[in-house]
Amino acid sequence: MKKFPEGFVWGTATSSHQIEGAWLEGGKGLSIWDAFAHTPGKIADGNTGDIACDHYHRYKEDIVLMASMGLTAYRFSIAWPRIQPLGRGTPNPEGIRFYSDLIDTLLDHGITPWVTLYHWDLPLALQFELDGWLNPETARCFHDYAEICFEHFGDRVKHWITFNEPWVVAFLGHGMGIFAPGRRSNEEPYRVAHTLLRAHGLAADTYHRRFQPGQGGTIGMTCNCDWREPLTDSPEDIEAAQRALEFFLGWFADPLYRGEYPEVMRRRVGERLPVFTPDDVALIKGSNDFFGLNHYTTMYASHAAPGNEGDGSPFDSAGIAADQGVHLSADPAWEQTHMEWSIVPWGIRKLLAWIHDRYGAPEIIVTENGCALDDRPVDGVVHDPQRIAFLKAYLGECYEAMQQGIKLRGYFLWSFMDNFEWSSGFSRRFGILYTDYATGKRIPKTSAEWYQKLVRNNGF
Ligand code: PNW
Repeated sequence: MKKFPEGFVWGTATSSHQIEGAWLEGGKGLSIWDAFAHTPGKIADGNTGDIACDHYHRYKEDIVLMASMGLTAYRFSIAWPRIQPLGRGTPNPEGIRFYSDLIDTLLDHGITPWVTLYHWDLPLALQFELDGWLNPETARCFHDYAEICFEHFGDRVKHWITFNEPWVVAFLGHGMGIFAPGRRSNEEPYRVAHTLLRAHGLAADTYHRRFQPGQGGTIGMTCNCDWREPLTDSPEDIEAAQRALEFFLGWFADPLYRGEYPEVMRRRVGERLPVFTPDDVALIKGSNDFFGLNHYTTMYASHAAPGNEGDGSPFDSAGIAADQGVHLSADPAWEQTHMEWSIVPWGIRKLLAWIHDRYGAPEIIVTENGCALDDRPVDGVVHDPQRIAFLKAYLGECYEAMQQGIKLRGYFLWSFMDNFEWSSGFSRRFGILYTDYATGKRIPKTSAEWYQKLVRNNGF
């Protein structure tokens, strides 16, 4: 039996655009993901998040389900365009009421809310009027929105996450163009990342100075990172793997913990990499109360000679990725999930150790981990033994990391239920509840029972 320490946080995670639906209700404005999903060709199965899991109307029954599964923490995100339909100005009372009721219902059921302020659904008006995250002004707008949330919800919310996966916003949204707002550039991602970091710094500063003393919560950013393992023992490949991690995670975590971008990025990206002012550093460095980490997979890294830039997939070395000069590959022996992400449990242990060493042993929360499988109900039951095996293996490695002194404090499984998986639409299922999109019915998978037991026993 792997027994986790007393007080270890167990939860599941979701995000607003992926589950809420009700895209034109409750005074909500449009988001860049509404517009992106409605653009022909952007979503694999042609679906949109207009209705998604209809959680906006079903949140009460979803929370009852959550409580019946014995879950005690829940990570969700607030849709900025529900709070400020145009991204700026007076808050929309219906939006405030929706999240206030959601939070109250969670607390009534003994579930602690962990709130993400930005999980990619930027108010569309800010994209039109300001060019979104390309404009430093958007950091100000985010700060004001965050302040509204602290004011209205901070009496009950004690765990704040400013941004979910800035790497995805910058790299997939402005480099590869496969996520909203769908831009392709090898320069914009660096400007976008810079604005996101400043926005985080502004919001965290306001929280720390004006809200934390009275409300007593904590605030941090969630970064995603896959592990990069050197393909061979050659110094070139070892360096390539380290470089890949610095471009992936160091891009955001170095400014947060060390006050500057990694040296290797400054050298390779040159003029395209913005520079922090002393005022920026004062706001950003040391602003993370905890280290939020989303982790899904691992790849081998080898040195990519210029001219050998690969096929342009986001995980190879073309376009924006060429700056890293890293070639990525998978071991054909590795099993893969329905995302074609390799299942490599030891990757999470190595990544946790890397974070521990590089950033001075911060408290870490795994804010997402999980897998997509081609789940189907058979006679009304969804058997997903592969997900249980995945969770056992990844959590086993987390447990090992903790034995080595790594300060892992919590784990959120992605996801509570199958939902709108961005550019894959509804074709990829990450939930421990199966969502029948035709009827809206939720069916607990066998992994849900397994996770319930784990939470009850605080181990497995
Ligand atoms: C994360 N990648 O997204 C998000 O936080 C979730 O909203 C999402 O549903 C989940 O992981 C599963 O995809 C990612 O291509 C999307 O490396 C893409 C990548 C990583 C994370």
